[in-house]
Amino acid sequence: MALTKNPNVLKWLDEMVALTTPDKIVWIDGSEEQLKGLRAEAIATGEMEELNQEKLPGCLLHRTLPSDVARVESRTFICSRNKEDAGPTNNWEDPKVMYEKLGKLYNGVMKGRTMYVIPYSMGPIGSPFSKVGVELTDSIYVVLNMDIMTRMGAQAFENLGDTSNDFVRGLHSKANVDENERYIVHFPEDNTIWSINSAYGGNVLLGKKCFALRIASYQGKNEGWMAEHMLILGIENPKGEVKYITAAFPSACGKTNLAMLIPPEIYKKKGYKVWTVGDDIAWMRIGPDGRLWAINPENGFFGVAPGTNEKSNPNALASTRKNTIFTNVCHNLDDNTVWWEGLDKNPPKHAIDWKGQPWDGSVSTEKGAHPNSRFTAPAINCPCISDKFNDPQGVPISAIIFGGRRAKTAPLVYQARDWEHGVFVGSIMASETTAAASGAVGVVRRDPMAMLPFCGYHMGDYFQHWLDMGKELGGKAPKIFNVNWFRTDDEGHFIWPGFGDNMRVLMWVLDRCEGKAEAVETPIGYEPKPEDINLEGLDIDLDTLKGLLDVDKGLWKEDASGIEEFYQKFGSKLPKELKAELETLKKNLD
Ligand code: OXD
Ligand code: MN
Repeated sequence: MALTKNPNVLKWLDEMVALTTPDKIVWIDGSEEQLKGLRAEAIATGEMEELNQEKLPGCLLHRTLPSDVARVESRTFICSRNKEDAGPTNNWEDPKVMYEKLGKLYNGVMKGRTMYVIPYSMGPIGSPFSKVGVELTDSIYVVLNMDIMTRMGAQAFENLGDTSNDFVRGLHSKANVDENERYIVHFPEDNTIWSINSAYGGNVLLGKKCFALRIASYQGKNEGWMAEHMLILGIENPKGEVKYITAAFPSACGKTNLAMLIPPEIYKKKGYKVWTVGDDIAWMRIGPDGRLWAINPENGFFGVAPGTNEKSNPNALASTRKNTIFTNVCHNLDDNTVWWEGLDKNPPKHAIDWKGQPWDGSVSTEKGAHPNSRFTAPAINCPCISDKFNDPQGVPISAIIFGGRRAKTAPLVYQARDWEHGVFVGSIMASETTAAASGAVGVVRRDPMAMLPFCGYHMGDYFQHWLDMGKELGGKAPKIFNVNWFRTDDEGHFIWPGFGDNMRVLMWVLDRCEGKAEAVETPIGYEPKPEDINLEGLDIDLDTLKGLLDVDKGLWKEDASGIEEFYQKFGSKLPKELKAELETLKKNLD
């Protein structure tokens, strides 16, 4: 039975049913009874495996095809009516041409299959930030993951109401999982996402990157808010006051670890605490008080498993101990649990690897878990989840942090002089490739605000939107900072310990926001006085810290030419403010 009377939903559903011709339609109401049935069905068909219910209650294991284990940027499209609106950093096709091309692939694709109709809310039910989506899919794996990652079920339709047309239309079919016909396509002007021939999370959980970043960034530009690839965390001081920070990093820079940071002893014993609001996405609006407020639109964590352990991120690990779906990890057959590289030093001998092959960790030279294997874990499992996680008003943001992985150029931390300079700092975000990836080491990849793969429109317009938001926020705008945990010594070793000790840097950031710490002016912005970063209990002396804060003018001059070249991509859409900031940087370096 239909869960809504909304004619806009019903009309669209009719069209999609006519196109894909499923044998059966199941409306997902989100009830435990229904989900239980779906889990049992997925286990019976072998789509998912039930793990040890004593050690990992409610946990399931799933494997995708070896050719379908990651997001595919080359097959991700932004189909705006005008090519110019997608910009130089997105793949584009004319929407008419794309609908026709994909229409052929979707034609009859669900014959013999069931279509699940998933209503969901991104953001807490009833929050002014929240938005409704409906995903149609032929995959139970998608339904069960959407249940963890979003507020899924009948409530979302109640939020939408009986007449609104403001919902995101998502159509997914795994089809034959043919990588040559795989498409992840966004039609921002139609509030529509079409995904076909993949079953991997990032391509098929349409609430996440597709809606909450690509479509939402476009909506945010038009409606005056921001959808960002940012974690949100709160730091509570001994008086019980909590200040909130958002932070954007390209992948493989430890975003989930920072979001769930464990304070060092010196702060813990004084009574400081860290609370996680989100680990991947922030939706931000100007509140009635004129400040910037943020929610995490998601309801769970879709985290990378390898490297997650009791030391690197005990909170993330604890989050995965119940009601979690594991994808492409190693299956330990001895006790029917899971394992991945970097979990501990005891790889199972009697196991099945991520490709579904027998695997013996004591002899195998192959990996047991795929490097991009994932856990989908409910946010409420996280021991440090913020009590504001479900707050419809979100949390007020004091500071925005950008960061990347730079061996020598960027210092441990610096503060932008003002909002416009901060937008410049975000726009020049970059990471250097490491030996872990194929290709040359040390090549600089620009990834403005960590949004390059996720911005649903022209990045020049996106920079302009940031500048416009700053004008509206005026004196109430959060302060903007840049951090780099990855400076290395001459032997290539990291100098800064990272992980929990990053809190020492966050404390300076908050002190600056409250006008409690001083700063020194450098050619690139404000830096801490070395003695203002608390090093108590650390094996780092003041001279080493001075080294971490050093600004090498030669390297920065090289970087400035790199920025100039990168900026050329955006042509006349590059805001003049950013061009002026680049000129200021060059002048400061002379
Ligand atoms: C993610 C990503 O999965 O950024 O969060 O790729
Ligand atoms: Mn991400």
